[in-house]
Amino acid sequence: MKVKNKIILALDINNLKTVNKLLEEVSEYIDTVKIGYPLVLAEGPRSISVIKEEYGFNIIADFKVADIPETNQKIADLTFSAGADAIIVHGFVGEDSVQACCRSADNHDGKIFLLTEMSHPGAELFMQKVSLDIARMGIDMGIKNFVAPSTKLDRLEKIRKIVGDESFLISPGVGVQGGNPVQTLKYADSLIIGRSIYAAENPQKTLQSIINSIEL
Ligand code: BMQ
Repeated sequence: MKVKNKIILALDINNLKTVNKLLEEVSEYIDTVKIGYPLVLAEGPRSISVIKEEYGFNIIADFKVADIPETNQKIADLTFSAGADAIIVHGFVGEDSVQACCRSADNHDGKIFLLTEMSHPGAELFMQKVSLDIARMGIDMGIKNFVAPSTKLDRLEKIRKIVGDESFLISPGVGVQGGNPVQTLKYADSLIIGRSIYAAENPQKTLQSIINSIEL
């Protein structure tokens, strides 16, 4: 899975018709989408393969997997079998649970993204206390892909320092949650953006203007 573009579109939309209408407008500007619970619970896991076949995108399944190893492995196996190229996994559950997803990824030629710290204010209460350790654990495990928040640049910088320049770091929270695309790309390789694009009056123009702003 190679993400060429610096923008990963989050498809938190609960019907495929609306998703298709959006993708017809913006597909030429992106090569990777993130699909999570809203679309899969509304339209089923087949939405992953439907979108993949129609547009040829890389699909990151955002299931924030956080269970015991045996259940994690089943969730990851089903996610890769549904056509996802990568799955987002919570790190706070510990090495054995994350390892189960890594095994599944290896078996399916897929990837995992390790979620270190989240972008919403509530993450400061518990997650922030362990996120740097989660990043270190990921590196010790040989994980190469990470998720860290654009809304807290100091945290994003710290996490980048731990995971190093060799890792691929994607960052949500740009736009509606307050993160700035240009600042975020000082530390992250790609931005995850949802509502600023899909809820815009003109998603294509909005996406173009974000691309222009980061290419300046
Ligand atoms: P939006 O740009 O705020 O509309 O969407 C951000 C997307 O990233 C949503 O799909 C969130 O579920 C997801 N996300 C996040 O916002 N913060 C995180 O820390 C992790 C995450 O996955």
